[in-house]
Amino acid sequence: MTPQPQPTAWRIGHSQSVARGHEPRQDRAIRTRELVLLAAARLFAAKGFPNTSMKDVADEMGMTKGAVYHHFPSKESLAIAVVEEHYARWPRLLEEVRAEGLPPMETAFMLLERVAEAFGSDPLAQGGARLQLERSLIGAPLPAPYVGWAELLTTLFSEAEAAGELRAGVRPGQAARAVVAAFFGVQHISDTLHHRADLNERWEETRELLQHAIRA
Ligand code: LUB
Repeated sequence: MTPQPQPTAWRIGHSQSVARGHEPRQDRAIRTRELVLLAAARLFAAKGFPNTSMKDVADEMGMTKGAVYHHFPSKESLAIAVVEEHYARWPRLLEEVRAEGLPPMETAFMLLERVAEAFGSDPLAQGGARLQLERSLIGAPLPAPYVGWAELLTTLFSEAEAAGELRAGVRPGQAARAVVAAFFGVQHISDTLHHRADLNERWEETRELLQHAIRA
């Protein structure tokens, strides 16, 4: 299969550009678009991309199919938007956690604790994750998975290294890639076996082990 072009992994706050309009009519359109995204994310998470139709999304919202097509020209464009919105949340969440003024290592793992909570409850995260698993079934280039997180955590672990918090010999990128792989695996196993009901506990025990491995 020819490799799909990998668009930018994350588009930070792209929905904010949509939210820039000040007309009530535009506000209503923005709100409806966000509700369509949420309904689609729920259905993608529950049934998967192949088994979800634009009519299912319309029915989920009590709207006509035409109203959904007004915002998204295809199911593929809807899937891309769900994954983009899924990724757009994390840099915003990082800024919230950074505001708590914790040291870099604690910031990284506090962020991932909040991300684990989001994967347990947020349809956008759950729908985005399932779409990434089904990316070969979606005839459109989704944002690249995992790389955004690896970049973000490399930045945080570089700050941790500068603060003397990273174990000697551990490279920031190495630590970031290991943590991304561990988090992905933990949330995937928890989802497969328990619909993520035990994700917070499973991530907590994994985090404990990871911090022993990478912390100075
Ligand atoms: C993260 C998932 C689930 C990576 O970045 C991603 O695409 C991810 C879904 O695709 O875990 C680890 C934070």
